[in-house]
Amino acid sequence: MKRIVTIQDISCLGKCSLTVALPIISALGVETSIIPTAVLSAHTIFENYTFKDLTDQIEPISKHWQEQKFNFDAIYTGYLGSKEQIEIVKNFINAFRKESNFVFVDPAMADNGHLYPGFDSDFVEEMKKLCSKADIISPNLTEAAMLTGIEYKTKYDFDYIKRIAHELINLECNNIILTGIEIDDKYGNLCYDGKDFSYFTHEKANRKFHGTGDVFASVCVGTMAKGKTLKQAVEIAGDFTLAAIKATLSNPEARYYGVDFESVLYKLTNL
Ligand code: PXL
Repeated sequence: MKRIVTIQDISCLGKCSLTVALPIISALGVETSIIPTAVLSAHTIFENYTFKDLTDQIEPISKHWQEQKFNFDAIYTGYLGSKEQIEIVKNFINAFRKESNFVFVDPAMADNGHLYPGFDSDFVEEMKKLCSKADIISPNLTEAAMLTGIEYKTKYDFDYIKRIAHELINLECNNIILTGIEIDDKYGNLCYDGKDFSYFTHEKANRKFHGTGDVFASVCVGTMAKGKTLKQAVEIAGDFTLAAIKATLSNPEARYYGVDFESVLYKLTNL
């Protein structure tokens, strides 16, 4: 069985990060080891959340795993709580990356033109360095604009997207997935390997939900660990995320709680 490790927080309520990655990657038939970076009562879009930092646990866990000679088929990072954590995660990647595995960085830090609460421009600078260690990154357009210093736009054309993708390649990551792209009334996710662009479009979901980036990235990592190509993974992940959104549309409470991906998990179990 393939085994990946994912490094991100536990938000006890509000489906995102580990509570999304674990069930999704497990449903794909891939073992999911975890390093929890923090425990929050709920994700940071909810007011007055609690935050227990677990930064001091990452190095001891890593040391133990190195002593035990554990190996991973992929290293997947999501929401990280501080720039100090990013530094430690870079060391973890140096210790566990191999020719035969891949490093997937979802630079989860912003959406809709704004950084999430608690992050600042120094955090963005650190995140750039983490991205340069990745084989694949999966920013949304807000994150991509922040990582490249290019102005964030809500209306744009393909030239704008190309400019951003080229700048991301200059950050030294080999493969870029840009999520939530909308050009000429087409909606979807785009990938760029430094040579070719592929744009996987699907019908537009009429509502936005929190945590869909984590759903998307988890499907990408799990399917690629099972041997799918980047393009196949992006297509499967886009379709799955849309199915999860559709399954949630009748739930009026869901905007911040996350998508009801549980009801479509079965789509992943026979891939
Ligand atoms: O889905 C990204 C995410 C993950 N974890 C925490 C968050 C967010 C986005 O707001 O707050 C704690």
